[in-house]
Amino acid sequence: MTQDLLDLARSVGREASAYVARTRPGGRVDVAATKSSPTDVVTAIDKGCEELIRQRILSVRPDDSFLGEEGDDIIGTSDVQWIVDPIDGTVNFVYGVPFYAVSIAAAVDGEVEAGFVINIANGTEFSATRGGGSYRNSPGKDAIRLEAPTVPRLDHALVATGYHYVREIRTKQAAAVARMIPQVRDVRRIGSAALDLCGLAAGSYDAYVEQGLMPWDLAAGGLIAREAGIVISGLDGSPDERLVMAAHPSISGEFFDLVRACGF
Ligand code: LIP
Repeated sequence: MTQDLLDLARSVGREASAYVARTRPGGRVDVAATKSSPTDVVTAIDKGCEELIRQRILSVRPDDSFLGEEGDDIIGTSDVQWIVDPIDGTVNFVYGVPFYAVSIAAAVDGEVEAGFVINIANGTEFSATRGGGSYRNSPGKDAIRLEAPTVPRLDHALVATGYHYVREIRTKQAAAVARMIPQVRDVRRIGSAALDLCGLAAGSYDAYVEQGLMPWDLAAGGLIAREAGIVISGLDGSPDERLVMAAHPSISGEFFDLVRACGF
């Protein structure tokens, strides 16, 4: 069943990615509305992409639940819930920064069992099943199994992070990052949590910290990172909107202490 869920996520994710790539105009994308703040934008393409994903998945599995960033939640009767971000990295999408992704996860009885993330800008895919490992598929290359590399020293760690759309929260987060940056190699702010977590799995970063993630930002990328050997935690041990912190086990204890010490 888990493989069937991943196969469906991959098939629909690829179609959704092709829809977004085909529909995106040149230059900047028009903003249809804003949400939590004037800079938390949504486009008509976000909405169209989520509707496509919802229709395709529920046409195959009509009894499942569906939780999407842009639309009305659907409470089904099966034990499967689909957790979907149609375009994670929306601001990047609007501006044309090539880091924005379709993120689709399937949870069974509340546990994420399958996850699929595709970078719409370059077609690179990441996928995982719980207990089945994580994989990256780059266009024209063979799939490779992902195993996050060990990190020799915390002060040599490359840390990915992100900031909240609400200015006051973002200001506090920036202050915490300013306290962290002298104690690590450097920081990267790519603008897509799903791709940040996939990057952690692929060894593009050594650690990750962010506050304000929603379930659809975290579900698929979190499974992909975990299945590559990454430890993910939060304020009380489990990642949620309050805090997500993740790192390779070789530095996770030190890094989590640093996150707390820097005031996240
Ligand atoms: C984005 C996240 C990113 C975060 C942004 C935003 P969206 O999700 O993926 O990590 O820093 O503020 O929340 O809004 O593009 O789906």
